[in-house]
Amino acid sequence: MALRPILIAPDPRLKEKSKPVEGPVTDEHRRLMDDMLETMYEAPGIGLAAIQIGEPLRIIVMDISRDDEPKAPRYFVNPEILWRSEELFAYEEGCLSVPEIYDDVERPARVKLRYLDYNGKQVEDDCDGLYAVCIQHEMDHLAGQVFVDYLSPLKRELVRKKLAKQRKLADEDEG
Ligand code: K1U
Ligand code: ZN
Repeated sequence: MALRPILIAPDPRLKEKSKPVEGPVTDEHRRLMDDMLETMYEAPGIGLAAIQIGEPLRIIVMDISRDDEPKAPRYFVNPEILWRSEELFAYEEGCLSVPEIYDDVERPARVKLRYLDYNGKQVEDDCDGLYAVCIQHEMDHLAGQVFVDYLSPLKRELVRKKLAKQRKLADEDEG
C-alpha cells in the first residue's frame, strides 16, 4: 500500500469525468483501492474518490465508522444511484481537495445504490444519514464536481480567495 498526494482545487483534473472500470475488478484495481484507503485514513477523511489522487476511474472508498468503533472500510466500483428520495437533508460538508472549507449542502436524504464491491460482486444498498451524504459527495467527484460548486457565487468567491491565500502561504513556506 502507498500514500498518494491528494489533488487540491483548482487542479483542473478535479473537473474531469471519471471513466467506468471496464471488465472485471482486478488486482490492479484492488491495489488502487488499498492506496486510496490508506491515503484517506492518513488525511484523515471519511471518503475518497480515485480522481482525488489523479486516477480518473469510477472508484470510491469510504469509512464512516466512529472513532470508538472498529474500522469499516467500504469500496465502490462503478457506483450508480438507482433512486433518490424527494426529502432533503442538509449536512456541513468538507472536502480533502478543498482544505479547511466547510459548508452546508442540501441533498436527497436517502438514495438506493448499485455498485461492485472490492471482489467485483454486485451489491445494492439503501443509504441514509452520513452514508447517503458521503456517497453523493464522492459521486459528484466522479462527475467532476466539488461541493463548493453548490455554494452561492459570493461564497464560492470567498472560497477561491481562501484557497489562493493557502497556496501563497504554502509556496512561501517552501521557498
Ligand atoms: O471526498 C472527500 O474529499 C472526503 C470528505 C468526505 C465528506 C465529508 C463530509 C461530508 C461529505 C463527504 C472528507 O472526508 S472531509 C474530512 C472529514 O469529513 C472528516 C475528517 C476526520 C474525521 C471526521 C471527518
Ligand atoms: Zn471531496
